[in-house]
Amino acid sequence: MRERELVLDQYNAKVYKNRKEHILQIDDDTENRTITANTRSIPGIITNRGCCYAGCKGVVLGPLKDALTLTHGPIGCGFYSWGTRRNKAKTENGENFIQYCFSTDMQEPDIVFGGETKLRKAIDEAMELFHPKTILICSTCPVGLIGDDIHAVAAEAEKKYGITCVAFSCEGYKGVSQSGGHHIANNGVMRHIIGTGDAPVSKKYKVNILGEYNIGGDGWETERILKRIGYEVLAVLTGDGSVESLRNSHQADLNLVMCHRSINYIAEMMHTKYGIHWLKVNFIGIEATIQTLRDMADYFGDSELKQRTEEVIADELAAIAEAHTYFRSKLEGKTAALYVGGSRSHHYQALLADFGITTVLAGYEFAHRDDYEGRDMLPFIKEDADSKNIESITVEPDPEKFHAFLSKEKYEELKDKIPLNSYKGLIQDMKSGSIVVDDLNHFETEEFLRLLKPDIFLSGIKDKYVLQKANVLSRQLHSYDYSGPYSGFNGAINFARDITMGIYTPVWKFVVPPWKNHSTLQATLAEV
Ligand code: CFM
Ligand code: HCA
Repeated sequence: MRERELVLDQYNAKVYKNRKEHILQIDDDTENRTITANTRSIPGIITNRGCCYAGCKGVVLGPLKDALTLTHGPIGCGFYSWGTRRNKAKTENGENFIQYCFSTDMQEPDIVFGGETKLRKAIDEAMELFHPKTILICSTCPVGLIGDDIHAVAAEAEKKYGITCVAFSCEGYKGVSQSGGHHIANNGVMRHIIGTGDAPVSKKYKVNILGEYNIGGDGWETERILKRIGYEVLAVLTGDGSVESLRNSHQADLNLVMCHRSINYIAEMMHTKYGIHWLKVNFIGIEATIQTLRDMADYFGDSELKQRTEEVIADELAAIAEAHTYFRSKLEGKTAALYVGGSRSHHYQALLADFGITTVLAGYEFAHRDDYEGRDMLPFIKEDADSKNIESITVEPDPEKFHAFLSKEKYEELKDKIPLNSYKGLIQDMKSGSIVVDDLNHFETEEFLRLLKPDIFLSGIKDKYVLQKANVLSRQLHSYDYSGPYSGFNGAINFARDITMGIYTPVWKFVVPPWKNHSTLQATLAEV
């Protein structure tokens, strides 16, 4: 039996029926590579997924430094999403509220009698103490259940204080994961913020970077490279980003989409509303960065820009050549498993490959089928959107409608101009025999560890202890532990250094957990 079946076979019939759709072992049949995704987790199973509030407040809105983001709910949600995601932000001219945690701290009486009064008071207090120009209100579960009208309170606050105040009904229970929250945040930002500014912009190659959250400083490293070439970055959504820059972002020539999952809705809506094309990019990995820079230069088609791009690539490569060779000699032949949210498991395969590391398992917490299969990711070609309504809706990708946004003829005409990367999903890049798992649970983590024996498992805080207890090297790919940046040329070397340190310091292999020698209860009694 193959590894996939060895794991699935241990489930009862009902769980088997569900999970078999979410686990794929890649074979040579390239035609038949589909997977079920973006569906409910099985109740009781230990999933790593988060909630709608996490996707909206934690991921998309949280990094906007000049917005005061107010969590309306009991204190736990605000507290646990306070400062855990390493989205770095520098204070420039405007405000920077990134270090703060603002919450209405709802109590029982607010749940019984309604929390709107408390929300109004919290806004008054925030205005008095911090004078923000923008307040973003994010709901947690109880708010939706009791029916507080946060949108009405936001509208009142706008009138009373002359500020921008936007409410997001991102109650945690909505949808099946963080993904619904991304969508809600995208719609609110598009409707209330993007395009509301008119600051003059001059330079020739103006881009926005969408889906770059500046974890460990990734966005700064990417921007450094782009600026060297001659691009002007108007706005980053939303790492080290600001409401002020978003207001003017509609003046860009091209949107670069780094994380497709959390922000593809804005890319599409900006295309429909402002005609800005978008390009799927990947600044994680040396080869991937080079490919992305060339795709960008091709998009603009200017020979000077192309030449400058090649000069910068050559210069950056020369600067890391020695380190690249050294770390490759240390890492070549190792194997890795990757399990992250909705885009990194694809991006990081490119970086691992730069150092000769093979990915044997990859999966996503909340990706949709297009992130895995890539079918409907045809960039900057939604030529004739039927609807000018820019409120985005989720369309489940349908393999039959691969060319949904275009006529077949138009597709044939354009297809050579579409960079290959742009419509590839995770599956297309995976080697025969490797495993793809959607919504990997802790049981499956343990089983695949035993069967595949990867040298490194790159994932998050919720499962890293499972890995360490199994004596496997774990690095957090959400937060980069305390390290970074991992993007671009310098970032690739930082990443390789961290992985090399881990592999050549195999401390977990020397740890004997107490329960291996005696039962923990006896050990405790003996100490007493
Ligand atoms: Fe996009 Fe992200 Fe990711 Fe994501 Fe996330 Fe994140 Fe992630 Mo954690 S936006 S989908 S919701 S790349 S917070 S910066 S690391 S799960 S793979
Ligand atoms: C989230 C945020 C998270 C969690 C990280 C982790 C992040 O999904 O709510 O599980 O290790 O990157 O901070 O994905």
